[in-house]
Amino acid sequence: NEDLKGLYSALLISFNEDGSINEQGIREIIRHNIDKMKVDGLYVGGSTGENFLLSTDEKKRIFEIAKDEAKSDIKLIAQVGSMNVYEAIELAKFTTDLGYDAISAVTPFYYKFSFEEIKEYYEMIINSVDNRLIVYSIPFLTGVNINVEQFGELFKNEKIIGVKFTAADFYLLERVRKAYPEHLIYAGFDEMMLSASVLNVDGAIGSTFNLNGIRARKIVELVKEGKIDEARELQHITNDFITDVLNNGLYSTLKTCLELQGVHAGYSRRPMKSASEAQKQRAKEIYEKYLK
Ligand code: NAY
Repeated sequence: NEDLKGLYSALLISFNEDGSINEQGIREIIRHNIDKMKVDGLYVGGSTGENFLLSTDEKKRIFEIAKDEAKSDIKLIAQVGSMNVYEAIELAKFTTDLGYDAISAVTPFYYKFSFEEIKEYYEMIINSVDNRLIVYSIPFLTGVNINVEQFGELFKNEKIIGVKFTAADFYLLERVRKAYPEHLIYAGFDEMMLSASVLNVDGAIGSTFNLNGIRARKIVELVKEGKIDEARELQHITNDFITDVLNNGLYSTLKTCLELQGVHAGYSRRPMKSASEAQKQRAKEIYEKYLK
């Protein structure tokens, strides 16, 4: 699974004002990630893609557009997870047929599922396709925590090859790294990439790489070279940027910064708010301060 290592942008999705998908805008965001941010891959259909606000047909269309634009130039991971496991299976089949390099699925949320139920959910999805699956663990949004032994239970299925670890629990991250050296771990919080890199994760998947991808890669490289002081300096700058972005509205600010570079990143999907005039003005300042 070495081929899947690296830096992935969690793909932002461009919407029109009425909430419909803006295909041209999505293509431009993908091109920007490939040509300018030089990412190794894209994570399509994640939180950053406002995926949980979309219909099955819209999700499929986005998966098609991403594959059509990116071809086989970079790696593509499809986040297919859903509260509706039958939708997840349908999307797993759909994206596998399209040629996605791997699928990923968020832990089922809202209801308090037992681990046994969560495990069955993953088995149902991955056993329906000839592909590889990356568990998407994001406890702060789902309320679902998976412990070291439970990761081991999931990894018993050899098609479940890793985890996207979007949590600040570095004790758990270290335990998982030690216990499963052959499995892929992706860091999911861009603001903690330095610490995750020190723990030798295999890659990172992030929303801010849509804009800060070059700097983010540099942090990973510096850690590999043992230049921790330099890496820390870059993480400081990165986190000044991320803090300002988070304070101004995450996805809408990233989209406005893309617009300032001529990439039609468009609106967000309701109930997600798009940037107000004041937020756009602030985004412009952020863009000029950190990205120009
Ligand atoms: C996703 O599915 O898009 C991700 O989880 C990517 C990881 C991002 N998490 C969320 C919830 O957006 O890049 C992070 C995050 O935006 C960033 O670290 C700022 O907090």
